[in-house]
Amino acid sequence: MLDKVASNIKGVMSKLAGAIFIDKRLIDDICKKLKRALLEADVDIKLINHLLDKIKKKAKEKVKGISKKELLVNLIHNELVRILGKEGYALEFVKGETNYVMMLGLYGSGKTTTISKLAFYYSKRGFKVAALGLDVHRPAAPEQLEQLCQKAKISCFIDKNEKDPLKIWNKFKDELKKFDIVFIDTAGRDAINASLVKEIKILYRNITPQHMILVMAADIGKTAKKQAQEFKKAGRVSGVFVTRMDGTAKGGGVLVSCTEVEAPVLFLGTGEKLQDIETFSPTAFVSRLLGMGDLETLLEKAKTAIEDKDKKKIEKSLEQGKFSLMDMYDQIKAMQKMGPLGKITELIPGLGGMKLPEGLLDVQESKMKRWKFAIDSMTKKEKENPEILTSSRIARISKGSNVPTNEIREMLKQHKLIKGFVGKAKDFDLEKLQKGMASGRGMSELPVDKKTLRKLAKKFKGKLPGM
Ligand SMILES: Nc1nc2c(ncn2[C@@H]2O[C@H](COP(=O)(O)OP(=O)(O)O)[C@@H](O)[C@H]2O)c(=O)[nH]1
Ligand SMILES: [Mg+2]
Repeated sequence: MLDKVASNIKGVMSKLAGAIFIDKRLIDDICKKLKRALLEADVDIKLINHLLDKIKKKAKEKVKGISKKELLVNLIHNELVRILGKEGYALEFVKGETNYVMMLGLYGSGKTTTISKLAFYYSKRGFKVAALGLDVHRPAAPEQLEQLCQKAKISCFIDKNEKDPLKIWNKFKDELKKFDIVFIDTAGRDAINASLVKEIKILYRNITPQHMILVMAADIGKTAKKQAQEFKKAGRVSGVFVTRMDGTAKGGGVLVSCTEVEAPVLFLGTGEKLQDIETFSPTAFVSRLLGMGDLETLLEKAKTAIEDKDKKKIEKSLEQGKFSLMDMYDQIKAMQKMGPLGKITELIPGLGGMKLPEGLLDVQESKMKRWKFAIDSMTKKEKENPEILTSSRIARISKGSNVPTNEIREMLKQHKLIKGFVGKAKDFDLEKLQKGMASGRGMSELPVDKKTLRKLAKKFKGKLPGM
């Protein structure tokens, strides 16, 4: 169902959830892709633009890091739910009397098939169900209904020779009183016209059904809006059954259109078989469309990857101007725990959303083990201030830990690089830096002194050691 659209939207959402930091470029990219996906789903451009405006506005709000992502993910979720309609619509049936449900729709929209699905659905839920064939226009319509009902084991009332639907109704109406629900098949047309509306009006007045359900195929897209408006002229429509959701990307257009004209979508048809029916809930639908379960896990994982205890510890040592080899080790370990999320540096204390050079924290696990051996061979003082390590001490540590000296030096170099970064990151406003760079104003407005920035920029330009 809307498979391609769903996977495109999911892609956009995980990009948002997994982004290192939220900047204008990311938001623009996300909006562009979201727009493309929704256009493909045949959602009205006005609605799309409205949604994108809201996202852009929200993105400008001053909320940092992970909470901003949550905010945006929730915003997109809620807005999509809103354009897909209100929650809680369902067909209600009166107990102790016969409930008539009249199906409306153009030729080929799926009325007859849908009757068998609904009849099957409600018979499985304990209702005594029957079908009545009042489609007198299509020659083979009664037979089709009969066959489908046989498959679903549903009582079926048809008259293959009668051409007046009211006469058929009058013929069977007493017999139908022993059922809880009677689904009534009606005739369609190629396009909605006055004769169709008139025919339905007459049936509506005579039968006074508890419900009328409009059946529309998903591939008609946003033209559903007009169709629903026209059909509503024939009588009170309880809701819409959207068929063929399995075969098109345009289903979004139908769903949104129905909300716009206040014709709630009740069910989706997702195939030709009896069982291919789903109840429609905007929230559940959007959650599935966005891969909400995955997104929540992603956000949750990002939050819990670093335990508060460790976070506080590292933050404290950073505050005191310290960043020991063990701190670095712990950080890299924490990032490895996050897997591909390791790139979310804003979660790492001290890095606060700094854009680190690609791969700075990607250290192979086997190498991490050797680093740990080397660190374990150091004195406490050396671990805290590795700058004091002399060549002869490095050689000793290499012997003691069985880690080659070049790997120890590489680790020390990496530590120095990250420490330089971390030390400056605490009061570093990334957005300001990017704005400054983009506007060509340079870095004069930054809380970091120019010399340090130049040094950092130089350091990170080339390929970093150990990657
Ligand atoms: N793939 C798919 N086909 C459907 C679905 N619902 C109906 N159809 C097919 O659409 C065609 C027209 O259905 P039918 O019930 O005869 O439409 P009617 O003219 O409105 O009564 C048939 O071939 C059905 O099998 C659906 O949810 N998915
Ligand atoms: Mg039919």
